[in-house]
Amino acid sequence: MSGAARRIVVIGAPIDVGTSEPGALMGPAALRTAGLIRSLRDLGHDVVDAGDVAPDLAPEARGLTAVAAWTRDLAGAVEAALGAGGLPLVMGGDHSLSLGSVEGAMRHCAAAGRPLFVLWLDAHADFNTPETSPSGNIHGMPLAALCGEPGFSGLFEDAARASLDPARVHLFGLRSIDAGERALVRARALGVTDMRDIDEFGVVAPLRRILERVAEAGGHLHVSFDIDFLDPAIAPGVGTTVPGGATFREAHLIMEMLHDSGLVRSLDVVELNPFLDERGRSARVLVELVASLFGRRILDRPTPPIEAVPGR
Ligand code: B3U
Ligand code: MN
Ligand code: MN
Repeated sequence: MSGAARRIVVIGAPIDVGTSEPGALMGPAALRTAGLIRSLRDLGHDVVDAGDVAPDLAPEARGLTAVAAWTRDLAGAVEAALGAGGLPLVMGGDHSLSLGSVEGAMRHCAAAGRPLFVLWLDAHADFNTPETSPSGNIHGMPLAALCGEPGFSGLFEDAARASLDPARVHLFGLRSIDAGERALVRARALGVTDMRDIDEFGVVAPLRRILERVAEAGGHLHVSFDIDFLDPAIAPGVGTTVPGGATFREAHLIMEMLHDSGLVRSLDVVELNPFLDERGRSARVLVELVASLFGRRILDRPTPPIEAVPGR
């Protein structure tokens, strides 16, 4: 992606059945209103707005039944976008949409013989199962389901699907985890850069290590960006705010590094809740950050190697 124009397929996923806080289904409309499509076109990309996915669902459908329909339709849309050489950008919608987007990326990668890596920018681990979850909300469970934990039967069309490899999942920005999911995250050996790590080491060193690993493996990097990764002071429009999140500058730098790596091949932007936002602030911040991930920069230069940092 570095420097080059991409075909970006924007897919709306107005889903909020995975959360108990209504409003995330307005996320795609708010991101369009905040200028997401225009800002990507201004960067020279070929942007297709594929509209919103609308699974055929009874209005009263809830829980795993409803999420299974979204998963099926989103996985199909993401797999098709990747198959046509596009970069799918799925905008939510609550984080259960990643069941579909990651599943679609997994199918594409399996066919292409390319390992899939997932970078999960989030305050939470989203590794609960129906058994460990204190809330029962499915947006706190997508990674566990994708990685093949029990309790999700009927969720995926293909019951015999290969699971996502937890060793290729990296949680970044973690600062809220439930007891049961903490045990699972440890047992399954997910990569973790929590806020304590970020406070001690900054974002650059841990992210460089992740990107080097993906590059060495010739991998596909899927980035799943939960807006609660950001500090609520800059992005209040989210159902589950957790204090102590990433600053605008940290997030911006992460986006610039992701762009410069050229490794990102699919992206989710999730959990924006416009009903809880303050005059569109959070939607605007997200549009700014996504623009950085797709190449907007202050000066026309890539991230300098560490030896070249002025003053060293
Ligand atoms: N871990 C809690 C809280 C939560 C997870 N993801 C979000 N909130 N957005 C749960 O409900 O599973
Ligand atoms: Mn999440
Ligand atoms: Mn979260």
